[in-house]
Amino acid sequence: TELREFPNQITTIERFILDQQRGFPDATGTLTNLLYDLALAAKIIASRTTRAGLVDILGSTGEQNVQGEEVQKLDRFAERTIFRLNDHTGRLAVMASEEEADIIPIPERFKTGKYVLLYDPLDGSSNIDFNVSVGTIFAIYRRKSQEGPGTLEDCLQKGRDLVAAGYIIYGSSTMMVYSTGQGVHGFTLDPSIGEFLLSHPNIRIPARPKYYSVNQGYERYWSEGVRRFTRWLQGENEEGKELSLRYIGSLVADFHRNLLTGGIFYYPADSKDPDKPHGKLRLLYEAAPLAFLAEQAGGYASDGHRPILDIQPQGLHQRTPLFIGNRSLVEKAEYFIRTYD
Ligand code: AHM
Ligand code: MG
Repeated sequence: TELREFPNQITTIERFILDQQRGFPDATGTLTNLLYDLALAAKIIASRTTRAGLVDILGSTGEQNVQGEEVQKLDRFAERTIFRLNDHTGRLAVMASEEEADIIPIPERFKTGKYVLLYDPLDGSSNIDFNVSVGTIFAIYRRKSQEGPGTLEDCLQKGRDLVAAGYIIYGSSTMMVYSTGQGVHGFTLDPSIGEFLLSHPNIRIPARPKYYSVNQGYERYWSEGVRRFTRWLQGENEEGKELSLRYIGSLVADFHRNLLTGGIFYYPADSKDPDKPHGKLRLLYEAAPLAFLAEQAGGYASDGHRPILDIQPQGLHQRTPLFIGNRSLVEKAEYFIRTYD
């Protein structure tokens, strides 16, 4: 679909997805419907997150997730919402979520379909209690197994093979941003009519970056390359020009801001926790889908050595260092790591 067809026009997400699919005569509409279902999940989760301070839903459930972190109740709600909207549609072979240790099979009483859905139901959930933006991240692959229940192998695919990916940000407004490999498009929820409207067609990362985003509190655990790269960002560079620092501590919000303004987010490998030598973020639920969006918007994502999208996952909850944003900055990070580490 030519985006020029949409100036000053009110375009709902439904209409936009449908129009994009029309370019593919073989499309069965399954992916279209899967994206609708995710938009619906987004609305349901948004209706809860915006009332989080009102309903008695805050606080820990007293359980821990597979990463050993406390599970907040709203995480659970988001997790179940996405599962329940997708378990019976016949579109998915299997799911996997950051909140579950193993793959999530489609219940036996329902048919399986050709896609695989991986998701982080509510990322940055430690921020919920303080009214800071949180997000949902999703990744869609084609199944590799032929039929029947989907398998672990169906979930362990390279980002390069993504069919679609996106996120929902629950911020001062709720937005859904996604790509099916034809650019990155953003939709803002109009809560009064309950529709996502096209607000950010064809997002491209601005060539001149503004911000760098990293948890600088952990600097002493970083490698020499990462420290030198950070000083380069702070103005020890050819132009003598520094970037401004912004760090929310909520990946979707940090990524979203940098996508619109230009910049780099990184969560490097560090020596803080011997159990997490590759940093904190997960390849399948966080790094790969955002890397897909970054590349679609003209940017790049790396683990410091190679493209995130080329990493073959070995496990569902594998962590990876992440450098993501403007290509020039991410390649600079690779250079410093290559040279000094
Ligand atoms: P979560 O998946 O447990 O919510 O943790 C992921 C979050 C990201 O949103 C964010 O980028 C990162 O943790 C912040 O970590 P830190 O507090 O170490 O800077
Ligand atoms: Mg997360």
